[in-house]
This record gives sequence, structure tokens and C-alpha cells, in this order.
Amino acid sequence: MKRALPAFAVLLLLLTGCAPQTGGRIADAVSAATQARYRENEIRDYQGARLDPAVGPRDNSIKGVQAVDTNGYALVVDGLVEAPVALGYGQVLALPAHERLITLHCVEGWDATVLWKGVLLEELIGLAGIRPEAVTVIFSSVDGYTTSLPLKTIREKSLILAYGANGLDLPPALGYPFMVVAEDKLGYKWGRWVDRITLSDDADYKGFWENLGYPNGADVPAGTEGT
Ligand SMILES: Nc1nc2c(c(=O)[nH]1)N[C@H]1C(S)=C(S)[C@@H](COP(=O)(O)O)O[C@H]1N2
Ligand SMILES: [Mo]
Repeated sequence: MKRALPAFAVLLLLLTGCAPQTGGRIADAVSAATQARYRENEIRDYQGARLDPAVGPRDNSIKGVQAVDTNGYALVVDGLVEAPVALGYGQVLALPAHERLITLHCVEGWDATVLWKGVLLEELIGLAGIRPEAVTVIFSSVDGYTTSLPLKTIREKSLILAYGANGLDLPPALGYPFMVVAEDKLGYKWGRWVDRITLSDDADYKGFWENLGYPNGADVPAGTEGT
């Protein structure tokens, strides 16, 4: 979908060498390519909404798509907690499941509406016991990527950590085994391949892209939420 790019997005475009797709013929080619990306048995419509395939138009990850083997994998919750925990994939999936229809908006100008399934982040980090000084939740991933969200935002929006997309497990391109569903926040807040969640009292903590100048608030620009 076409829209004006925020100024800081120019940095990403320069770094990645990609430009948003515009123009009818290109748009047709994109939609044909999009169709081809649906996985077998993937849900394509949900309560009247068209779902996008659970893979973005292209991958801009800092080190490419990561293949995580959940055997031997642990999701660690540490930092300002009572007692750090390390959870296996199955232990996370055993928590109560929540389903959300939410659109991811990337600063590049594309978006993807996906039916996410996952666990409440507040419940997950609560397993370690949240210390009262904690204000920031830092997500670290197997590729070295980091990003963060205020604990307040996680609580107020009841944000989830997804393990499923459109009725299937997350594909590797969407961060298998776990991806942050940072509703109303730009794509760089949606950590993929997350293996560590750290509570901090640093309200100004800056993750990978934030450190390179992307706004820490990362709010999706007004008027584009529904596109
Ligand atoms: N671990 C990790 N998570 C990440 C990234 C990354 O490079 N590594 N990129 C972020 C960005 S900028 C976006 S827009 C979304 C989707 O990335 P994509 O454009 O590569 O599909 O994942 C986010 N999560
Ligand atoms: Mo992005």
C-alpha cells in the first residue's frame, strides 16, 4: 500500500536499497507474488478481513532469516525480576492462548494484516516476578537484534508474543518460534526470533534501529492504521 514515508524511513531505504512498490504493473506483480506466498492450509480470510500471507514482501532482517531449532531452545526472562526463568517452547505454548487480528506497518511503506496467536507478554514476564523498578522491556533475538517497549504499553494494550500466524506456526521469516506483536507500533518494534526478554529501569534504552535514529515511540503515523 502506498503512503508518504516518515523522514527517518529514508535511512532504512538507503541502507537496504529498497523503495516502496508503486505503479499499477508493479502492484499487480506484487500481488501475484503475494498470492504465491500463502502456505498450504493458511487461513486467508477472517471475519470479513483479508489476511496477508505470513511472510513480508521481502526480508530486511539485519542478518537474514534465522532458522531456530526449538530443541535446546530456551526463552529467558531476566533483568529486574524476582527470579529469572528459562522456558522451553512447549512451556510457552502451554500458557493461555490469545488470538488477535493486527496489522504490521513497516517504515518502508508496506503492511501485513495477520491473524496472530500467542501468549500475553505480561503473563509471560510475570512468571519471573516483575520488580517494581522495571519500566522497560527489552527483546533480544538470536541474530543479535534488540528492541524495546515500555512495560506500561505492554500492560495497557495487553500485547502478545506470537507463536502462530494465520492458523499455522510462525514461519521462519516471521520469527519462529516467537515474534513480538507490537500493536500500533512500527515494524522495528516487532522483534522476531526472540530468545531473551529483559526488564530494565532504563526508560531511554535504545535497540538496534532506535540507536541509529529511529524514534523510540515508533507510533504508526495517524491515518495509516487501517490500511
Ligand atoms: N530479530 C529481528 N527482528 C526484527 C528485525 C530484524 O532485523 N531482526 N527487523 C524488524 C523490522 S525493521 C521489521 S519491519 C519487521 C519485519 O521485517 P521484514 O521487513 O524483514 O519482513 O521485523 C522486525 N523484527
Ligand atoms: Mo522495518
